[in-house]
Amino acid sequence: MIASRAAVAHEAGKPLSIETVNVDGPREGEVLIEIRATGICHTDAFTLSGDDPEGLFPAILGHEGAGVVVEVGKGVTTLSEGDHVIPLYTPECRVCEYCTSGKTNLCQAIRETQGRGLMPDESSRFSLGNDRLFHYMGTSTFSNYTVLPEIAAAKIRPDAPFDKVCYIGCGVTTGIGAVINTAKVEPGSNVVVFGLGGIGLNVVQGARLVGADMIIGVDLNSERKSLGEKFGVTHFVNPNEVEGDLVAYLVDLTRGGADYSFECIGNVEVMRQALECCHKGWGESIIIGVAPAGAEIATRPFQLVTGRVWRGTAFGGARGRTEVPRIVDWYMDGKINIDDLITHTMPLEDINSAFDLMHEGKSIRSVVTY
Ligand code: NAD
Ligand code: AHE
Ligand code: ZN
Repeated sequence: MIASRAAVAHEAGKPLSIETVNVDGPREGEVLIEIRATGICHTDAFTLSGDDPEGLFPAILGHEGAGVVVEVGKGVTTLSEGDHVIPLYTPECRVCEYCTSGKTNLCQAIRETQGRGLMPDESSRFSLGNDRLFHYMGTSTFSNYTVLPEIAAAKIRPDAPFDKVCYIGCGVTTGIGAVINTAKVEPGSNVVVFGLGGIGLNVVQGARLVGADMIIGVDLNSERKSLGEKFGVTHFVNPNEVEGDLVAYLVDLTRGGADYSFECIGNVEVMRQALECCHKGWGESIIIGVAPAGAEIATRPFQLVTGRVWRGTAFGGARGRTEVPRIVDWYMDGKINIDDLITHTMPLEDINSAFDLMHEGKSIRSVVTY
C-alpha cells in the first residue's frame, strides 16, 4: 500500500478535497501508475454536479491523464515498469465480442464493474482511513497514483510531454476521432460544430485535418470566435446574435444544410437543432455531449424519414491501445495543436479553480501537474 495525494469528491455539488489516500498495489492483470498530469473535462464537472446517473461518492474523479508504470501485477505481459501510458476509460481487450466485432470501440470486458466504481474483481484500490473510495471511469486520474487493468492503459512514446498529451486521454481523441472514425467526414464537406470548448475545438481541428470546406462554429460565448478561427472555423455564429430561427439560418448559410454536425455541449435542445440543420437526404449529426439523468432527445420522425441520421460517439470511436499512440505521434510531428488549447496549468491544490474557470467560460482545458 502506498500514500498518494488526491482530490477526493466526498459529495455531489461540493468542492474536491485534497487528501492523502491509500492506494493498494496492483493485483493480477493490473498496473500501478504514477499520474504526472491530468486534464479536467466537462464530464468530471457533470459527475461532480450530481447529474450523472452513474455518479458515486466518495470517489476519485479524473479520466484525462498521463503517467508512468511503477509496478506491474502478476500476469501482466504488455506493460513494464517505466513505460509511459495514457489511462483509457474505454479499454481495448481485443478479445470481447465488442472488440472483435470490428464495429465499435466500446470494449465491454470491464464496463460493468467500472460503472460501479470498482476494479474488475469487485474491489477498490483506494481508501481514506477506514473508508473505501470509489474509482471513476476506471481511471481516477485526480490521484497521483492509480491502479488500472492492463487493458486500460495505452503505451506511448517516452519523449511526449505528460502535461500536453494527457489531453489525448479524452478531449483530443474524442473530438478528432468523432470526425475521422464516427462521421468519416469527407474532404469538401460542410460541417457545423455546436459548442467550441475542449471537445468542439478538437472537432474543428479534425474537420480541418480531413479537408472540410465550411466549418461553422456555434457558441454562446463570442470569446470562442478567435480561437475557433485559429483551429479552422470559417464562420462563427453566436445564437444570441441570430435574428429568427437558428436552424433556418444555418441551413441557409450552408446552402441546404450541413453534411455533418456535431453537438459538443450536452444540451438536448441543441441536439435537436444539430440534427435539424443537417442536409435533407444525407446529413449526419453526431452527439458527443453527455446529457443529465432524465434528459431525452426529440425530433419529428420526418427528419429521419427524409434522410438525416442521428449518431452518438464515445471516445471518438477510438480503440485506445491501438489509436492513442498514433495520436501522440501526430502531436509530436506537429500535425495537431494541443498546446493552444491548454489555457491553464496548476498544482493539484488548485484543482477546484479548474472547475470555476470551466463554468465561467474562461478556460478551454486546465491541466493539473503533480
Ligand atoms: P466545455 O465546457 O469546455 O465546452 C462547452 C462549450 O459549449 C462552451 O464553449 C460553451 O460556451 C458552449 N455552450 C454551452 N451552451 C451552449 C448553447 N446552448 N449553444 C451554444 N454553445 C453553448 O465542455 P467540453 O469539455 O468541451 O465537453 C463538452 C461535452 O462533451 C460535455 O457534455 C462532455 O461531458 C461531453 N464529452 C463527451 C465525450 C464522449 O466521449 N462522448 C467525451 C468528452 C466530453
Ligand atoms: N455515466 C453517464 C454516461 C457518461 C458517458 O456517456 N460517458 C462517455 C465518455 S465522456 C468522457 O468525457 C462514454 O464513454 N460513454 C460510453 C460508456 O460506456 O459510458 C450516464 O449517463 O450514465
Ligand atoms: Zn472527458
